[in-house]
Amino acid sequence: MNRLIVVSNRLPFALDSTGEDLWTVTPATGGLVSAVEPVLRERGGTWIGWPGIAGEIPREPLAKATRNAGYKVVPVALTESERDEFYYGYSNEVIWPLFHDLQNFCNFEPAYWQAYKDVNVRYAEAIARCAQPDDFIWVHDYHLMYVAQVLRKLGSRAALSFFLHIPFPPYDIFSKLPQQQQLLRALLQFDLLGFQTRRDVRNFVQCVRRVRLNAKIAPRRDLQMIRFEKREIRVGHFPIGIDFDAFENGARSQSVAAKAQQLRSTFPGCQLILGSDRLDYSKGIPERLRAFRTALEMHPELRERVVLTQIVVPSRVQIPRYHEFKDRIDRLVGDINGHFSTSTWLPVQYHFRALDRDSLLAHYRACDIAFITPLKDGMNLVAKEYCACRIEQDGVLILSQFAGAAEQLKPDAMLVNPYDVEQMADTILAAFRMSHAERTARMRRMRRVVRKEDVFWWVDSFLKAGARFAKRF
Ligand code: GDG
Repeated sequence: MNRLIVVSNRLPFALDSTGEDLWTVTPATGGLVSAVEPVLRERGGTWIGWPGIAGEIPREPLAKATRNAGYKVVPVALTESERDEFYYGYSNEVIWPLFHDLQNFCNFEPAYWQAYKDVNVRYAEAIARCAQPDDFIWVHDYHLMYVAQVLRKLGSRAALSFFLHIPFPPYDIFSKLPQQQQLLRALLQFDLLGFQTRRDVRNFVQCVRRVRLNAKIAPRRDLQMIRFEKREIRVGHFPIGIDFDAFENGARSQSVAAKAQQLRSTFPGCQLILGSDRLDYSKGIPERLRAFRTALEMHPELRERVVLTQIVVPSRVQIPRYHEFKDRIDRLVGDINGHFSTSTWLPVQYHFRALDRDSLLAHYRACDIAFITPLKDGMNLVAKEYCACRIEQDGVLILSQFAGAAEQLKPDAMLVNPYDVEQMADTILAAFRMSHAERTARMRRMRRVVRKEDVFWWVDSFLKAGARFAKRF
């Protein structure tokens, strides 16, 4: 197997300053890292990315903290203004909301585009410095869609692959993007483009068709082929998975079992419902809280019989919109608890912080129902992690029909429209009432899918698809 070079905006390690010449290095959280880290740890290679601080990167602390990572870590530095315009700006105020169909949240500030291109040049140069001819170069996610364009300009003929972790929007939404032509052209400089779901592939191909790039599309059963500027680009869907065994074994451990038991005994006679998300408006947290409130209003049998545990992991808190969004969640939680709580029952348990791994797994194990309702999501790993940790083979998954995971889990998850608060409220009741036999039958089937199509299966199928074209070089 060729050497693997993973390139993503963030490294799996976050560097932080705690005073003059004092640094901490902590593992970064988030879906991309959860999925890709175990793979590099297992097979080795190189990870190129930004450690999360603006300005010069102190080499020593990062090198020391990553010495035993199992792979080489190559940091890319960003200045403060690059962080603001490339990361907070183009990536998170333009592409992120637009690709989640939330165009009203976009800030199409023209200056952001130049910063996006400039920083993509920085990453491309880092790749060019590290890569050898036979390496498998795998670029990840929406921050780095312009990298292949730069590498081709630098004369690279290397095989370049790209995976998009977030959804790709339909043409009607994509066409709002001022740089639609440039971005699609840049993406078509890769040799392999991977998306999470069939829906994303369909949307991408539709955009290539409608934006009129003079590209020819040859539909195929597995990988679609696009001819563009005398090159052939393969496009396919590769639903990302999780390290199933690691979650299952973790959930079985004594420390997790004890924590789960403790959680359960804190709420006797109640079914526990779990929500767990990064702080992000795409995750549908306010809609979920409103649905929970509606469920308590419409279905009194749920009162004092259910508890919603909502974990919100702080993320992008420097962006004002995220700040306002947190205030909104705080108010909704306060409102529900103020309205319904009794002397012995608090309906919403709310944690605004990242939990350590054991506590997260204990929540997966202890909660009877997972309530995962993003407005749109590339995949949503929390849904899969929940299934992997249900070692007693029970538990109900209520899942947004707009999460990528719904494509794989739809026969057995209870699918909901996250914009339909009343339907979600009714679904909470149906989940609450679901018999043990039905819960078990559904969870068994979901666990089978999540186990079979795990993160190593995902990487293998992507690398296999890549190997087919890499041979030509
Ligand atoms: C992007 C796409 C796609 C959550 N709470 C805690 C914690 N987490 C971990 C979970 C999970 C990860 O964060 C979140 O992953 P998601 O997939 O749900 O969401 P994004 O971060 O938005 O990821 C997404 C993913 O990329 C992969 O392609 O599925 O659609 O948006 O792994 O376990 N981790 C810790 N404490 C917590 O409290 N330690």
